[in-house]
Amino acid sequence: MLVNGKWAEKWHPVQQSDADGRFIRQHSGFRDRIGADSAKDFAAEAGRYQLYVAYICPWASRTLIARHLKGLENAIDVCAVDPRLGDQGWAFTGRDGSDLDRVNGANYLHEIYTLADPTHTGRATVPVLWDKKTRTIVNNESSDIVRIFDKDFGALATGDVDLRPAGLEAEIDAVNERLYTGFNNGVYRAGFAGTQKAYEEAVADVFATLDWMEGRLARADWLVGGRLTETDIRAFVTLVRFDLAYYSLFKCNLRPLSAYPAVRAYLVRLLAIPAFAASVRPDHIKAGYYSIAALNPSGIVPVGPELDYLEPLRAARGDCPSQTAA
Ligand SMILES: N[C@@H](CCC(=O)N[C@@H](CS)C(=O)NCC(=O)O)C(=O)O
Repeated sequence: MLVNGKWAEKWHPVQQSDADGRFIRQHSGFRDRIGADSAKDFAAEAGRYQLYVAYICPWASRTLIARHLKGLENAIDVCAVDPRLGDQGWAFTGRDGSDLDRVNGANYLHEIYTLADPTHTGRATVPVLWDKKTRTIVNNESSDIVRIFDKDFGALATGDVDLRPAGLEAEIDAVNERLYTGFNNGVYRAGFAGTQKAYEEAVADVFATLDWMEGRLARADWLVGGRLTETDIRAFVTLVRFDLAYYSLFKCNLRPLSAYPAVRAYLVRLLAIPAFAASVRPDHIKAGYYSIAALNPSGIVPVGPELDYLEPLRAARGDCPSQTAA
């Protein structure tokens, strides 16, 4: 992480733990908006912003899906880091379908943080929404960036979808909270637990949340309000990584997704939507998670699993086999 603008130690996945070994995620530090609500002059302009992402990362993938659903692909550039986490965290290498940083010429993502704030202290996480004009970070919190794309770009956003419709906010917030605690962050709490107790607590939460989702999705196609909302994006990014990484590496292995027919059918439905499919790179997901040396010192990437629900992606692209190590 960065301490006073200096990269202080080798990268390690565990951000903070409590006395019982429970993983604690850091809060995001840059929380501005675009347009009228922005504290600085971050106007909604095509070509002005660059979104830094990692295809392995569920939080960054939320923002990729929102960008695509809102038709903002031409207005906002994307720069994807190398999926493998090294001693200096995320890097720009141009390897395996990742990008070089053409806007700032950085080698590591932490340089983007120190460009924005030369004395920054904190972890250098993706996603990052970067303003090329004032050369700073607008926002590094995925839940905000999804809403920025949904609401702040006005006529530049041509996609015909409202991810947080009026009247559904309270239910969206309640379901989001449940998903975050038990599922999105629940899998990380399992994977990065420092004690048996913390791990077992987290795994129980993960599967209780899957049981709950199964009940809800057996009765409805979407999680909230009978329509696609930001909540479905949140569920999707963790579901699509579940069998590929969380089941094995994070030891969330009570059951695979195939034990949840309604959840699995929902995942297949979402994968049929181009904005969702385009955000999924199984090769990056496996290479990235299995590069976390603290969890997988050998660095060996498993060959499997073969997942039939990812076959349509493979057929469409021909470049991202679900069962081939990157
Ligand atoms: N709350 C943040 C979390 C972002 C986050 O933790 N991203 C991970 C990747 S999945 C990261 O960049 N980790 C690098 C690190 O912690 O050093 C968000 O939702 O945007």
